[in-house]
Amino acid sequence: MLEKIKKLKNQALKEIKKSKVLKELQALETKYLGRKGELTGILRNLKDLAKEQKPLVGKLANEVKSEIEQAVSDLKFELTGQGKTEGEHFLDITLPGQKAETGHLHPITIVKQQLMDVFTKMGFMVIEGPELESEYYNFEALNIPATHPARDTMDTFYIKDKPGWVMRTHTSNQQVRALEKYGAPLRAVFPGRVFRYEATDAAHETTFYHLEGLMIDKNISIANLIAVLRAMLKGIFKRDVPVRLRPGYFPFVEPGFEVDVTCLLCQGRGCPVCKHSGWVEMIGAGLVHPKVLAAGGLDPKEWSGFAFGMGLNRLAMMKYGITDIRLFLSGDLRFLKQF
Ligand code: FA5
Repeated sequence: MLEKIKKLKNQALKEIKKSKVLKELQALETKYLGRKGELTGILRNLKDLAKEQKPLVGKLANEVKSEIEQAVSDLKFELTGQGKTEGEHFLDITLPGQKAETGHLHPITIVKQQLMDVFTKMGFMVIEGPELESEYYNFEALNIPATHPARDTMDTFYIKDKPGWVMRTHTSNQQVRALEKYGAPLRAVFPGRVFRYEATDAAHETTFYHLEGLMIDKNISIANLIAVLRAMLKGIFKRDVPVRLRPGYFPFVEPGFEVDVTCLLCQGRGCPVCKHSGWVEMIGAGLVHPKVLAAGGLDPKEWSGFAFGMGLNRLAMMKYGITDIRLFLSGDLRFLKQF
């Protein structure tokens, strides 16, 4: 019996040494140490041996069992890099690393940063402002008094516990704030999130992003506005994209325009985003109204300026060929991972 156990040990150790993959090693472990294994059988049947044999066989069988266990555990450690003793770490620098998944910028942020680049190069400063805003800066300072019908054109989230405050409907809320703080001359852009209580569709969201531009100086004209808008669009699209100016009414500019960009999703042929018109309304703009200049503490006879407010989501849609504005806030990783 003792001979048999020694032979078993040699065979087991030889086979274990030869195994190259974990699966093979696990099979050997079961073969020699498993419930139906030969060694387990010998130990289980110790009780049937002669009295003088029992301690000798028992001792050797247990020693061999420990030796095989050790050999298995050592090789397992080598093959997997795990499990020798608790807390001990194995670092195999030859193994390929596990790639950590890195985050990346949201498409709106990418477009915003590119715009900041274009504008800072033109000497504009970047100012961020509050999303929760007083009705004064969001409306009244912009020549939209409480009773003015223009209030109805912006479906607003009013704050129940804070009368007189709203979630800003546009970044134009920054115009008078900036004039009060910096005076004139002024070149500034205000990027930010805005909110409107309205039905959503492929081109409308309740929460979206604006980029506002404000330039105040002496003798500012529509030509200056158009030149800056052109430079901005070229900076984003890297080419000239067809735009059209339509007269548009905003109480805080005079004259006012809506600036449409050719729908780059359908190349102007017509689709749900452009409501089959071939044009996407992207920017509201105009020359700053004298009442707004006055609200900002400037003399309208001395100073003039232009302002515009652009929908960043729609710009990103045109740039990246995104056909539904609701994807931006969907949190859908299949969408986000494309950027
Ligand atoms: C305004 O918000 C004005 N403050 C813009 C302005 C600024 C005019 C300065 C004159 C001077 P309007 O509501 O049109 O205007 O919004 C501006 C742009 O935001 C639109 O052209 C469009 O691109 C985008 N936009 C408007 N509503 C939504 C919406 N619900 N979802 C997504 N984008 C929108």
